[in-house]
Amino acid sequence: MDVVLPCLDEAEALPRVLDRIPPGWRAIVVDNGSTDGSADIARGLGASVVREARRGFGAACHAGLTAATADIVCFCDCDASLDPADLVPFVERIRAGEADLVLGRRRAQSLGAWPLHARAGNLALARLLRRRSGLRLRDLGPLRAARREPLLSLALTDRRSGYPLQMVVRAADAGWRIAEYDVPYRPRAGASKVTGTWRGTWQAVRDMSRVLAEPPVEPQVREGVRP
Ligand SMILES: Nc1nc2c(ncn2[C@@H]2O[C@H](COP(=O)(O)OP(=O)(O)OP(=O)(O)O)[C@@H](O)[C@H]2O)c(=O)[nH]1
Ligand SMILES: [Mg+2]
Repeated sequence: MDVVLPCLDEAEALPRVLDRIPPGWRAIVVDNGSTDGSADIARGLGASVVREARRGFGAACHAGLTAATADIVCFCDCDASLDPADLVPFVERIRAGEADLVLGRRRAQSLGAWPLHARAGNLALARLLRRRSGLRLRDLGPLRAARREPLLSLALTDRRSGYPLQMVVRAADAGWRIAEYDVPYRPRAGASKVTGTWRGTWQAVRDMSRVLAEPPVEPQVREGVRP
């Protein structure tokens, strides 16, 4: 298993996150231009480090997906808000052929873990997604797992905050079976970049609205690539 960890200045969180990678799995830390030594820390802790010059959550995730080689690829934020060890049952579901994409539904462990406006925004988004794709999800969390080749065949284009939503929308359009698992969500280590800032929240809303407005795209279905 490969776990893609998008990383922008997460020196404080990295040791905790990498310590929780399940044994035998590979951590791919995608350094998105950190200036706090994140890349060296990750390398020192045994992770594979990929550098992505283009800023953006989606750019980092996609660089990790491109660098991955394992059959199943997982994604996890690198800010210690989520536990990569929680990915184990996700992978089991996929291996068993019971789901094609498994998402973590975030359950806040404390009031500070998930600001109210972010929670409300996420719920609204899940409702819009239901209207758009008929999919009944309660969150659009960043902890997820799917097979690598089908993921690549979705040909995701968003490179900012719309990436995780575009993944779900296109997977739903392609008829994937999408499952949701409860996972604990803790306050991030270090300073908030998206949900705790107006600019980050505004950009996320814009990126996601754009994704929801896209007409359905035929995935580049190749023989043997569909899950
Ligand atoms: N925001 C942002 N995050 C990036 C970028 N590149 C990589 N990341 C990483 O993507 C993960 C998710 O970003 P976060 O900043 O935690 O976004 P969030 O969880 O929505 O909001 P906060 O935790 O409140 O900042 C983190 O591990 C970041 O370090 C980027 O260009 N922008
Ligand atoms: Mg975070």
